Amino acid sequence: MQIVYSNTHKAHFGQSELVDGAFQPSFECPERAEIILSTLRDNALGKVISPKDFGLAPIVSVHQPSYVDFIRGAWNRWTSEGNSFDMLPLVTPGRSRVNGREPTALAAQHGWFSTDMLTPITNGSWDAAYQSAQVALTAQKLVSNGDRAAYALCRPPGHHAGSAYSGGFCYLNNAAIVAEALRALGANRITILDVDYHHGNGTQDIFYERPDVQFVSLHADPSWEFPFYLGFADEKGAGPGEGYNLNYPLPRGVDWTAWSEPFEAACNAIDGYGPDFLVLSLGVDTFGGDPLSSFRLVSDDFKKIGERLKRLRRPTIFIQEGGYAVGDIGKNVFNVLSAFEG
Ligand code: SP5
Ligand code: ZN
Repeated sequence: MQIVYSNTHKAHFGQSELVDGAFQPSFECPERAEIILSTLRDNALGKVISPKDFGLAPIVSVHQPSYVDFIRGAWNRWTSEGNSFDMLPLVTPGRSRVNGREPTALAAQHGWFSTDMLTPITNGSWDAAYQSAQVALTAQKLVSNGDRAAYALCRPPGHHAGSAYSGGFCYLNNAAIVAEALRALGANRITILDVDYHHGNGTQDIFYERPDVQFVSLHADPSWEFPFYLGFADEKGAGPGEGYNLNYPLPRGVDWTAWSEPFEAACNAIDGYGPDFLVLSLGVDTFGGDPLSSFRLVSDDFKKIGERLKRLRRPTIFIQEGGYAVGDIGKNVFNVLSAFEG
């Protein structure tokens, strides 16, 4: 399968992620994408192509335009105020009786449009997030034009970003943007299957009231793991979307035996829905060696994921999400994709 990649991601590298009370360079680092790229190249998974430019329209069909304007313009506004460090939110709106209103001051906007201190805005953040979305859209176009599958080497990732918020290293929701683009081209039903270790809260939020995009996620239980507030089993969708949101929160220490059982249930639910396309939010932070994970998948288990996905027999767009064990991330991604092809 073809691999879509842009080197624009390299200029995005947060130096100010708040970890256990101290600032450190982000786990979500450029090496992640470079190691995936070189591993896929070395193993000849397929041709590596650059993204086309589909512009802002598919982005603002998912994201609130004022949020997009904020992310796009924040670094210039920040530096023109004399700053040079990474930009992080300093205040949040909180939960007042009256919900407040969208602010105009830079510092107030960042707290309004962000959910955490893991997701700094740096000089290259907008360009990287924009190109990451274009990478996803280019992979979508390959599959819309008849390829059975394509791999979008997205960085930064997307599944924690909602319509009007960043969070969890994510700015633009690449999987949601692809699903919406597929709908615009006439597909009736899309499934987004999210196998990242963390719940895809942004994706769930975007499609929660919609029956045309089924969201299925396996992840660490949000009662003790990031993103904490969303991803519980009783969140099943609302209104016309009721029944189209499926969460499988899992306990600490899950290995293949414990992971594959809900994964099989998830695959059966996807068969029942019968989507025209499958969008895979592919995080490999379920790996035992991952610094942000408590799960214990081993590299060979990622082959089993790919084999099972293949049996769903749907045109599939793979979107890179998390995975922070930089030494193994390339092999783990390759194992999913090559088993899917095999
Ligand atoms: C896309 C994605 O996978 N985003 C995940 C963001 C999760 N960040 C969790 C941060 C928790 C930090 N705890 C660090 C402990 C290191 N010993
Ligand atoms: Zn993750």
